[in-house]
Amino acid sequence: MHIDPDLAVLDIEYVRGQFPVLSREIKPGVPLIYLDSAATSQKPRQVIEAMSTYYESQNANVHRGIHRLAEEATVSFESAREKVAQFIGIESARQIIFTRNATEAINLVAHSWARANLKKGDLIILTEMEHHSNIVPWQILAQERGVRLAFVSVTEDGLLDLNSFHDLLGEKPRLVAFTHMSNMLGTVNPVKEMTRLSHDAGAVVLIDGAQAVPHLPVNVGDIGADFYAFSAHKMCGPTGIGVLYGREDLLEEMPPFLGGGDMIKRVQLESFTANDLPYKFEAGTPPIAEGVGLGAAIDFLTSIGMDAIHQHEKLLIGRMLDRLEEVPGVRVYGPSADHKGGVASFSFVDIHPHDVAQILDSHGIAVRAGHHCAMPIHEKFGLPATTRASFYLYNTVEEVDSLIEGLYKVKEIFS
Ligand code: 7TS
Repeated sequence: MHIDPDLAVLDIEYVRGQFPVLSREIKPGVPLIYLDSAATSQKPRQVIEAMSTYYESQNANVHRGIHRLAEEATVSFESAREKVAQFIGIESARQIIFTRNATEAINLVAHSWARANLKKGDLIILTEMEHHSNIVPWQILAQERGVRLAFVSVTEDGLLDLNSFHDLLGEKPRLVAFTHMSNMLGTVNPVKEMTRLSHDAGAVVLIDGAQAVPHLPVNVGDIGADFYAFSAHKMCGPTGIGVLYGREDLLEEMPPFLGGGDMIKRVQLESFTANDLPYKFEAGTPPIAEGVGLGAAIDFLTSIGMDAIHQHEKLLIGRMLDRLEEVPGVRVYGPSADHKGGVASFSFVDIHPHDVAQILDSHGIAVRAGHHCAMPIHEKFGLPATTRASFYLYNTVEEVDSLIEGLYKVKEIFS
């Protein structure tokens, strides 16, 4: 099957041509079909080249040297911060803090904001569809401080149960933290409405945007969240750098996260004065080349267009869900394509998800099997594990069809 050119929303040949790894064969004559972008995305040559150019011609530490290279490295790194702010609809780059990844961004809030602001008995609302990164930091806090955790339930269709959300808001939570898009169900949550309702209930809002920023046009300013976290490596950028957006007044009031160089203005033997935002939260040498790579990733995604990327993935997930229906014995989790990003988790009644992934791998098809760091939602559906295919801008309708053919081969082997 070929993409109907009337439906195609991006120039897939051009896009694929930018990703060197996509020309790889897994074994002779078996091309790579990469359907694991929810774990990490592939990297376009623009990102790889920006990072090697940085190392070849500009490498220096930032914010401290007055020599030419140090100045250039600082400008390159700080311009990435400006690009991030612009990409997510935030005016001031002072509100963009670089972390190691989304996980560290959430931990920063749990460590600095929550420890300074929450006390025993205070309520934090999470949801049952969270990644472990947005559960465990709060569990640690609950163990340490005696704050209470409550979870918005998920319906059989994989949507948040908004009645349960309303009920919990009635208990006056101090913090509401939820994912923008689930990495297991693919559900895209109504984050703007949820933020408004949480604010009306007097809560601070943290959104885990790890699966959303790479795939949807996201305007954090418009959503109105107080904190928003994501990782570069899922959006065509490198590993080792993530982002925390924070509301300026909250960030100003929060104590530092880690201590060391760069996060201070002045240090005496007995005390220190914290640096201005955003450096107050960035102790030690930051991920400089990674920042440059993230800036290049944003330029690349912007040149393709986030709307086009989103539409393309809608096309792929629509095709995938339609075709999965044909395969006997398969159950798919999560909502219909209308409420879903490019993620499909599924299981066969009688075949282990790891076996499915292994057979697909022998046909060059890379999918993930397991609990995808979202054990509670698997447990909710009575599952130890699922097989998950996840899409990005470089995937094609033909690849979706190859996956379906692969599933028929799996069935053959196990019948
Ligand atoms: N939040 C969500 C919704 C995620 O999907 C992930 C990573 C994270 C947070 C954590 O991101 P990190 O960059 O800090 O690790 N999700 C996955 C996944 O689905 N498979 O591998 C990683």
